[in-house]
Amino acid sequence: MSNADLDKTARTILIENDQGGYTIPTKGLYPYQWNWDSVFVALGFATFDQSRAWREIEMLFEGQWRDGMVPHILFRKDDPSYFPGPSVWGTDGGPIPSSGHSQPPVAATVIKDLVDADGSGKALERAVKLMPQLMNWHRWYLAYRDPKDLGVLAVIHPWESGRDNLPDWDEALRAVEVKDIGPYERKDTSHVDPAMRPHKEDYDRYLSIMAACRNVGWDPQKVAETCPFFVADPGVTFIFLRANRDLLILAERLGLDAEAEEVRGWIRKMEAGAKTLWNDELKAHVALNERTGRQTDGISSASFLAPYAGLADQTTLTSLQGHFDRIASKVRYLMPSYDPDHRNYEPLRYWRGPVWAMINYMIARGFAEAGDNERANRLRQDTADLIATGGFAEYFSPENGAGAGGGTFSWTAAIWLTWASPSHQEQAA
Ligand code: 9WN
Repeated sequence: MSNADLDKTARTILIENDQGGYTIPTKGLYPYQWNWDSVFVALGFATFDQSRAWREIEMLFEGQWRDGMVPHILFRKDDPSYFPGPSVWGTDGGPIPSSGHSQPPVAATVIKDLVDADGSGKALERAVKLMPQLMNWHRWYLAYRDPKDLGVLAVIHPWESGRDNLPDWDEALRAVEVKDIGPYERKDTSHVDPAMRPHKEDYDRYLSIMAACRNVGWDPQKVAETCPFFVADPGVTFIFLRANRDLLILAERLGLDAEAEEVRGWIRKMEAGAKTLWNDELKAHVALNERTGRQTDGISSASFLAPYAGLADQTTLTSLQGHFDRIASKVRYLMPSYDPDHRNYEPLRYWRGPVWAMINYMIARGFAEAGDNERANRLRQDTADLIATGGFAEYFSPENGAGAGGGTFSWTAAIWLTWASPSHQEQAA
């Protein structure tokens, strides 16, 4: 397929997955609105319909809870092809039926991107309206995912990280007692090959965490205190730190002085806190189980997001460049979601090895901003090659580029349009 044909296919995917203002990740496997999927999707729509891009994010924020949380899934209509649906979550925190936790907060960064890309001034008007909601979501994150004020954010469920079955969660997940779940029937494995999905032991515990939170009524304070899973995640932490930098720029541009001052404080705290995740043996940032105080022992694709978060001091950058080159010598396509030298690496099982286009996009952005255009370009080229070879798949094998998981995937299409497509680069040049 030519690049022009790929551009056309990518636009068609977004249009066909559009449910009237919000977009599903892919038909069948994921029939609802997902939080960070929608935000990346907005970048794709912005390449041909800016107003539609804003609508995507506005519809996501329509589901914001009274306490500030923006849920990871909005169940606008019941669809039996997905499990666990709204009745299993049993939440009551917001105006739209939803899951009970959040997902990586990329929204402030994308909103700033949409404002930057707009020449008409209309984008700023739409951003102004979202500012209080963004501020409340970020406040919620700090209050309930960093209750000890460490300057790092924890996730209360592997799904909150967006990187579901990452080896980093294994130990903390095994410690979750399986209870209050009853018999259940998974739907994901009827849509895609079970060898590419998490195991039943993982699902038992995903559901047990949900049950524990349901038992405390999804009260955010109680969840933070009692949830059997509470792991500080470099992915969410770095995405949040970056989002705060972009939120600060927006607040300054809009003359919101009090908000700007508040966000400056968050940035200072998180810059200091990120050191807690530094693993001195590996020379990279890793996850930290806040219930046990133990750090994990592997490098994930999120370790490479430190520069994206603005943490690009010489030690961090040099060390990440070394890991980047080592991993590049092991696999054909970057960046695997987990270190191929680690014992728990699996090239095709979900977040235990495969490559994801939107993670590559964020890593590349950070590297480019840190002055490393060579590695940033390598990531863009690999992403373009993966899509050209494997199609608009959910994710890809780092070893042979095969597309895996769901097909005609919205965020893969969006990342193609906004970044990986060579024709987009020609226009940008
Ligand atoms: C659970 C939709 C979502 C992504 C996540 C990805 C996967 C869901 C699942 O799909 O998670 O949230 O059922 O596996 O891990 O990042 O947002 O694309």
